[in-house]
Amino acid sequence: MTGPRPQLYWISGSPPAWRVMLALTLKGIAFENRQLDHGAGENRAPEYLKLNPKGQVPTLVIGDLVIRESIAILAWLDRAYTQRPIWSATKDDAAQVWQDVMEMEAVIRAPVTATAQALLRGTSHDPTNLASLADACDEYASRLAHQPFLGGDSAMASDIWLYPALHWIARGTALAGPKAPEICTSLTSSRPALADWMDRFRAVPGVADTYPPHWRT
Ligand SMILES: N[C@@H](CCC(=O)N[C@@H](CS)C(=O)NCC(=O)O)C(=O)O
Repeated sequence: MTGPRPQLYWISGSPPAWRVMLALTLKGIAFENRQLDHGAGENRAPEYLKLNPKGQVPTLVIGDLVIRESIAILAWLDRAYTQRPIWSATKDDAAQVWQDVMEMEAVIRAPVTATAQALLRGTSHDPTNLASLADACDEYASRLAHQPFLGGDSAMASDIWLYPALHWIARGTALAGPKAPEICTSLTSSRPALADWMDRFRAVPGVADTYPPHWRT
């Protein structure tokens, strides 16, 4: 696609924003970096609230077009930039990717968020969330034992959804230290197919560079 270069508004460590950065990277789309400083309240600044009234990231701006919601952005990117599909090349495979992404949003987004926040804040864990997370990881690991990515031979939107989510849990687990529940400390180590998938995804050109900058320290 020719036209204005997309501008990505993001905050370091935001899984939804990281999804968009991964999609841009996999598709090889050059973008303008509009990183916001959450601590300084830049996502609540009046100019940003005009783009995203909730003060959330990601927001993608392309000329006069403003898109919020990470999944909507991923879907738009795949229509606007047809190279390297992230919703698969065929309609039947795309249905599987959509199904996975919608199930991730509906079923595991809440347990992932609650678990990561409990780890980062040092608050108590809801065992139901931990069990849901473990069940989901069991299912993904069993699929990844037979194929390189959830989306098949290459990373699709479902992989793009899961990768930042599991890194968020891993980051919280590392910071929580001994207080982290065993389900979190062994989330990938007890599931080799999931650990291999994380390594495989990280090895895709450009992906390692998208790791949240403030998590590197
Ligand atoms: N459903 C939205 C979720 C966006 C979201 O929750 N963003 C969070 C970061 S993970 C945010 O911007 N938080 C900043 C704030 O609310 O101050 C999406 O997928 O884009």
